[in-house]
Amino acid sequence: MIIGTAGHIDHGKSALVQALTGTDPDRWAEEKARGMTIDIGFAFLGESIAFVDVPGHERFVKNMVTGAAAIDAAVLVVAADDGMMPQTREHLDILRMLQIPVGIVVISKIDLVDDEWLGMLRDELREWLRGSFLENQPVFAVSSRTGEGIAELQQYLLQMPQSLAERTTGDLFRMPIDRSFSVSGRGTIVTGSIVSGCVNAGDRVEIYPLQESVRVRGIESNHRQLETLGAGQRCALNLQGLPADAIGRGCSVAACDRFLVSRLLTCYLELLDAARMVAYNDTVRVHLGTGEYLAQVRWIGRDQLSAGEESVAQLLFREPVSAAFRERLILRSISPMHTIGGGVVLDVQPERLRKKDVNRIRSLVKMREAPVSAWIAARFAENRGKRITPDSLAQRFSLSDEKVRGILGQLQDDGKIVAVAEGYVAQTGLERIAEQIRQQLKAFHHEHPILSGMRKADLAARLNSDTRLMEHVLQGMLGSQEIHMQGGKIRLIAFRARRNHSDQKILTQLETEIRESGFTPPSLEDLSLQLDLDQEVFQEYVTVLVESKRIVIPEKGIVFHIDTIQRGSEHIRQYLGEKGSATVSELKELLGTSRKWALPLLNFYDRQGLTYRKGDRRFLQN
Ligand SMILES: Nc1nc2c(ncn2[C@@H]2O[C@H](COP(=O)(O)OP(=O)(O)OP(=O)(O)O)[C@@H](O)[C@H]2O)c(=O)[nH]1
Ligand SMILES: [Mg+2]
Repeated sequence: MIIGTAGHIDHGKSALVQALTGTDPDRWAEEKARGMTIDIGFAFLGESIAFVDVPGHERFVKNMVTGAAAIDAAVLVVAADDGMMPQTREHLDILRMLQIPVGIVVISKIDLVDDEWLGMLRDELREWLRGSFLENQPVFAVSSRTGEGIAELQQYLLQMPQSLAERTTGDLFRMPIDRSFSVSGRGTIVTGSIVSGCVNAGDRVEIYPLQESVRVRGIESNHRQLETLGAGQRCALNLQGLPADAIGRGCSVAACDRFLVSRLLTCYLELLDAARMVAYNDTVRVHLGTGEYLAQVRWIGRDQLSAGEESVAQLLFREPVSAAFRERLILRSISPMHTIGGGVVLDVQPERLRKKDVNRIRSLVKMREAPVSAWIAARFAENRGKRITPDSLAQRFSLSDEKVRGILGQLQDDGKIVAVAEGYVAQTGLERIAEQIRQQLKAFHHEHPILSGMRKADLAARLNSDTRLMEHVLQGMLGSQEIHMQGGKIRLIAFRARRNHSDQKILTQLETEIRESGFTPPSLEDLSLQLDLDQEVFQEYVTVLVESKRIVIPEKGIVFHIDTIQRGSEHIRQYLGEKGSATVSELKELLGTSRKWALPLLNFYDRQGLTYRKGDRRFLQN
């Protein structure tokens, strides 16, 4: 478990950590010289607790947020002689908006006040904490100087880990990086608090948002080398594959290919009661993980947000960031630099929403506290005709493959989704595609009553779903005998091509024309002119004859009757049977035609398996 300090400058946070752990968390010479914490510091209590000590100075709130972003519990320190001060309030706001689940209050420096004063402060504190997440939490009174109350506090903290609820964060490994440096002989070291999942020595992991893959050479925590380490631990990783100076605060190290990088995030934001109004397109400072960024706020459904209000917004960052689903964030104003609000990331891969997209956000607002399985079910419902892969869900909701599989399995058992190819699709989506296919076929039959069915490719072009889904639905419709499929043509089972008397007459005329012209047939174009038919209609008659195997089109525009083809193959078989081989000229003579028809015809016979070509001669295939 990671415990973070919080509280106003000089209220005794670092002294308290030292009294509890024996370690001075102020690491830097400058900190020691000025008696002030500047950056986050660390210390350990026993095996199970790591402290992240943060600065109280108003100029270093940024570092306070960096430290607080990944803690499991907070200790809000209030100096007995000073009482609540500006950063006591600001830090409490930050802890609340980061939704730190557990916290306690420590009144420090009690050696400087008398009991009466202390009693008054306790009453004041109780009043002030009413309604906050610390309201019903214990208040300890200690002196780091005399040691009074320290042992009790220590005892309380040591038993706290067991009482902590199981972490609600995902199970993918992720650690926002708060330090990166290189150690000679070992290379790049990054440190941070693991917020979810666990890491093993030898793992391949990825640095975000750089999207560089690196290998974990070694893991260290509290000066011990470990093989594996998980959420709620301070962690130092020795990485291979990237120099330390390429990595900094704002980067995170996490499971490969599972987090997305984007300049746009859809969030649910709230403004503090004391904050100034934030207008559409205003730029704010956003603290996300250990990073601090500038972003424009695009409210959805409103022009501005006033103090104390909350709303969905899209944050457009100046640079790409990598966030996790449901990651908390803090908003600060640019100048003066004040904490003005916070929020939660709801979509790490959003489309750009328009200000007026109120409908779209209604579901987001409704869903924001819902379990992730409900989010996944909603995604299927929203993308009814689309196949969704487990990988894309893992990325969108920052989940491990196992967790995604579990949720998908449940939805499948409930009959809500169906597995198709490597993805899944909403059951209702399949029904909708089936309905579209029915409509398309019906319309096709109506428009082309003489054709035996619709080509699959034409059907695919008219549906806006991918072909794997269409194929899946078609198979189902075949199984239920709703459609019939033959030679790549699909028809509704009840449909029969209808040819009336005049159709039949034209077909006969066309066929006769082609048959009688033998090896020197007119082109399709000439035939259509001759019959004086609309191109599209003419094409349908041709298709009918091709499908009923009356004519053959060996090459675009050229057509032979099946009897001619048959006759030609008999002549050639006999001729080559005697001669062994023949040139195009000989065969052209044999069939009584010219090159224009002979070449397509001979190529057709090659494809049919009658003949083959070698050099300029043709031979019989066996
Ligand atoms: N008398 C007394 N002085 C204390 C106690 N705890 C801390 N101090 C003194 O208060 C001053 C500030 O203590 P720190 O622990 O550095 O305060 P901090 O909250 O860490 O300050 P920042 O990190 O700068 O925000 C130091 O001079 C400490 O010696 C205490 O219990 N009693
Ligand atoms: Mg300090």
